[in-house]
Amino acid sequence: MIPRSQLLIVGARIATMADAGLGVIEDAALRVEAGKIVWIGASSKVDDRWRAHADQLIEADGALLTPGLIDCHTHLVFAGHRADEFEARLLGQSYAQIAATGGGIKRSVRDTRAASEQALYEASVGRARALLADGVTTIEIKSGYGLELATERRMLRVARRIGAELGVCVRTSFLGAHTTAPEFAADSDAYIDAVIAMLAPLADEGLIDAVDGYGEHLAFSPPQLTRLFTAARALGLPLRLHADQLSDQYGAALAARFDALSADHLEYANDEGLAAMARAGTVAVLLPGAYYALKETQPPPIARMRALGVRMAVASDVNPGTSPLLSLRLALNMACVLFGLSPTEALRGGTVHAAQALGLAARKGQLSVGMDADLVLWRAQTPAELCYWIGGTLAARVFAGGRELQLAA
Ligand code: DI6
Ligand code: FE
Repeated sequence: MIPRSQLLIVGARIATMADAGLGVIEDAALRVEAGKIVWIGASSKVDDRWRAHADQLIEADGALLTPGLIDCHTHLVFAGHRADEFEARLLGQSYAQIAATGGGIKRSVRDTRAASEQALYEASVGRARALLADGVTTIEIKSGYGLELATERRMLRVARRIGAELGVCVRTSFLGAHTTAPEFAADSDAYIDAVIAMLAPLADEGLIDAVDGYGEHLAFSPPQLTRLFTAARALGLPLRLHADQLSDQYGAALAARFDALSADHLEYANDEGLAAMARAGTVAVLLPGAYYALKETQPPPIARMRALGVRMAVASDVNPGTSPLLSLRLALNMACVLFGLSPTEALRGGTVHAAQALGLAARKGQLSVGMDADLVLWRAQTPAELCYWIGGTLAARVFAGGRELQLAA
């Protein structure tokens, strides 16, 4: 019997991202059934009858085909923007000074609390579309601009709706522990209790794929995060952490101790923490957009991560304060130029390792039989080009679960 394909792509240079490198197969073909990859091999092996029985047939003419990119760290649901803070920073004010005078995260909290669910969706969906237009098919989206149950819930519902309406995979992280809610003034311990109390209701509504926290002198201490993580783990929720971005808070070690999926930022992470991450399999998520926008000068310890065998992912960190960056591909470029990753490392960081950071490695991030048919056909011939071009529209056609996405103009 001749199999019927949802999609058949022939004549592509396929970077499967399998094994340790790019897994390039020249002049290759890929066949999709019911949203999954069912066959990959040489174009010469494609039976003519397969072509006749394909709902969609694409002759790639040597173009590059990769897994859909995975943006494993974003805060893209929020209302308003903070361009005025960007201007103030250019005039010399620091992120911490702006935060201390009512700006920063708290500013976005005010704007987001005031927005209806529909307004929040409309403000946010265009940012998701921008990511997709540049080759992303899976997006992690955090809450954290509500800091009270109703708005945190609204953010997470909007994140789910973005995934449903755009037809892509969205994974949510509950970031109630982003900063202390204004109602709690300086009593951050009491606020952590309030965050812990939000876990069960939001998890019961199916709104939490992982629990995140912001470990920083501006935010929460290791003992406070330990309390949060203990409560989250008791509910069976996976963990991740904003760790050691602006100072060494022993975040890497804390994340590893709780077998967190990822520890993110890590500019100031220490060696013991990195070694613990390697042992625990906790992925290091690198966020060069925030490093760039804040004009930070200490890059994360990439050489130590390599030496210790810590897996590195790269993400956009889309957020209104420190990383108004709407292209994962640009984040990959920055990871190369600013942090010294090779294009191969950066691309693995936006595919395989990003999938691991989301607990999705069995389904996404590589092209092999049985994996989701999340695919990008690029206006490029080699994988390194995806990290090399700065800007532009390189993604020619994007597929999520075998279905072609209508890309934003
Ligand atoms: N992720 C965050 O959560 C904070 N920095 C970062 O990289 C700040 C977000 C904000 O200023 O709104
Ligand atoms: Fe972040």
